[in-house]
Amino acid sequence: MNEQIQKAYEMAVARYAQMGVDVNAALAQLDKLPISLHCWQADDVTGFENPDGQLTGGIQATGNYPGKATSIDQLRADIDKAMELIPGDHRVNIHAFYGDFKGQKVDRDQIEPAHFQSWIDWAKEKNYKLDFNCTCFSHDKSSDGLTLSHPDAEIRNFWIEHVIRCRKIAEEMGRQLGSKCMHNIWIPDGSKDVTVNRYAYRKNLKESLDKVFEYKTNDNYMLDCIESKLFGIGAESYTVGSHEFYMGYGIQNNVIVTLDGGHFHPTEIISDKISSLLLFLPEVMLHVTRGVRWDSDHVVNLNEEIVAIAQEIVRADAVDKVHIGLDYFDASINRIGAYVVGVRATQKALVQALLEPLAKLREYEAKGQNFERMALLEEAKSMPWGDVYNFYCAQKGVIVGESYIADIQKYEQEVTLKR
Ligand code: RNT
Ligand code: ZN
Repeated sequence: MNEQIQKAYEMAVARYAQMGVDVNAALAQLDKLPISLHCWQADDVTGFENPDGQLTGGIQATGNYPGKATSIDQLRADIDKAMELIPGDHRVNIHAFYGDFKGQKVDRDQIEPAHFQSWIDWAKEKNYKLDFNCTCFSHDKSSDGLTLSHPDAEIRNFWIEHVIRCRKIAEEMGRQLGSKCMHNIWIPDGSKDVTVNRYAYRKNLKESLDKVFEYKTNDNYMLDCIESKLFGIGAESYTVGSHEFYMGYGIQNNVIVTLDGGHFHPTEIISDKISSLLLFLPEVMLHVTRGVRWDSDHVVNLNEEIVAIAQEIVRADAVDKVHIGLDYFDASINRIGAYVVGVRATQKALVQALLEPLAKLREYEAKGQNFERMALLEEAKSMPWGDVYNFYCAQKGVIVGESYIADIQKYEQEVTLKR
């Protein structure tokens, strides 16, 4: 290992020890924290059902940066490249419309585990674990913006069938890979303008979910999650699956709730929701993203909220209970770079949180020493956590610091720009 990195690490270890923090223990914990890389960043949420497929459902990937993945092999190669630049063992989060359909038209109510076997084989070979999502958008049966909450029972049944099939696929992924697959249900249902039927659509959604969950899956192989949203593009006035809806449904039926950082009012944060949910549900799923004004899906950067999320996970002693997935799509910059920036930012937040002098902070708080608590929190911010993260990268054989920019540029020249 580079001597400078090693030395800086040793100095950081000594400095943290003065603060009562065990750096090695923190790194051992970080190493057990997988992040789920969303496959849809590599191709702007296009999927492989139809190369000209239009992204619908109130979500949008803006930009036309060259080199997007247009085949399953390209997409996997790009994820492999991103993984090479990220320390630790991670997961890949696949959407149902990324099946390996081999040029055949397979409708959503027809998909089967077989269409995802090549994903499972790839994951096995690369030592990734998989997560999964039903795809209830970009389809002609969702063209009026409604799926599981649709007034037409035939359309609802189509989507119920799709989601049940996806749950079976997730179960198979988890079984074969020996790791619980998190299956996330997000639907776009909502309306652009005022509806006089808020109750009716929500009642439909509740009944559809009841049917979806009638099929019992093996909890050792997969867990379901339900994701709320405040509004979508073109669905500004009403979203059927609101936070209250899914929080109620999740708690009543013991289904994990997904908190997406970009799905709330602009000043509302998800970090403060984690501890509440964990008191009523065994686990929480996160979609880590960076909301910017109306866009919920900018690349994660190391900002205050991502640090607060990481702190809440550690402070609530919930490292084993909170699943971290990324969810953003930026088509305006190098897409592989977008993965690496987002994962590294998330890991840097986790490192900071794991290196917090928590015992001392709790002691101050218990004694009502609130100035002392504040001062120590402030000092912790400028501790040499960056040296610890650099060491972790080096230890894992991953490029340290900004040198990965050149590596991504090289891949761009050699691979993505030639597409
Ligand atoms: C949409 C949700 C959802 C999607 C993915 C593609 O607002 O965040 O999680 O981003 O399913
Ligand atoms: Zn999301």
